[in-house]
Amino acid sequence: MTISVSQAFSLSDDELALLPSDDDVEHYARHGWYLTKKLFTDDEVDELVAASERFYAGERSRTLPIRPPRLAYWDPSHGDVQRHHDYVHYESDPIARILRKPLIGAVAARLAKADEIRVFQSTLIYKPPIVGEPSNVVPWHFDRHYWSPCTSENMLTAFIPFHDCGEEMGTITMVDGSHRWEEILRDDTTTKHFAERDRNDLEVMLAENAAYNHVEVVKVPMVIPKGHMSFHHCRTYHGSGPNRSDKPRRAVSFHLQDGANEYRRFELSTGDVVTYNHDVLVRRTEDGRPDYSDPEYCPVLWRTP
Ligand SMILES: O=C(O)CCC(=O)C(=O)O
Ligand SMILES: [Fe+2]
Repeated sequence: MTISVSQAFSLSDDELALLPSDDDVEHYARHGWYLTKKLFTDDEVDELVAASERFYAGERSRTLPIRPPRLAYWDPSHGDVQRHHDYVHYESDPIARILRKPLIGAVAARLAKADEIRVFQSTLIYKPPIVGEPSNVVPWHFDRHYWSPCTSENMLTAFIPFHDCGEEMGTITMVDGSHRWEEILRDDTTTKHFAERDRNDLEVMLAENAAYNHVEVVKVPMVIPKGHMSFHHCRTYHGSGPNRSDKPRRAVSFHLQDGANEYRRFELSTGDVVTYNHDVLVRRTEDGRPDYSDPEYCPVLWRTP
């Protein structure tokens, strides 16, 4: 058992060469994003495409025991809009097997300067190749806003496309250095998911936050070759545009937590307590809080030996 655990969290020499260098870690700290080397083989990426097609056709390894209140979960009856499926690491073993490659967690651990990395969430994403499809546009937001019941300020996301992904496909675009901005206009609405909010409001919010910080908004589209991925800090503003190519843009957004992250009670000004979907799924800690280290939903991806 000990042997398999230590093997699970070890890297080959080839993999060690794919970790971010000290300069890369410094770049991430300064800019709030990082483009990785080639972490997945072409075969692994092709398997993600095949497994996601089987998922869209209805294949599940298991399904969530209950439907959480704000689950993103596309159904064919929704038609040709952007598809999101939360908890894909839970529902699809073939996809999870690839996403849980220790190298991905090891890269995240270097960037977050953490000894342990656990899965927080994973969303399977599909942008249909329809230029004018409004749901394909992802308005400016940062992920920390959805994670107010988390204690960590250090969480991060890997955006993993299943093919070369550039501007034409509406790749993820980072607002450079925005994770270091001081935030104004923090109100109860920021905890709402971007899909529930007005797009123009979010464009204005970005501009006002930049002005407050005396900086220009510098948008950096992540041009991501097949097998590579981008990482962004949980306070880095990001969004993405339409898919103007003739192929679907396929990806997983792989949200990760550092080992220290825990549930905290977070109240809005109304006194309402903000919940995350996990809160109705995961086991409880000894003191009765949702346990964000429940291995069923939040498995350990990497532990530095
Ligand atoms: O699909 C996109 O372009 C953005 C995804 C996103 O918001 C994220 O990875 O956190
Ligand atoms: Fe996001």
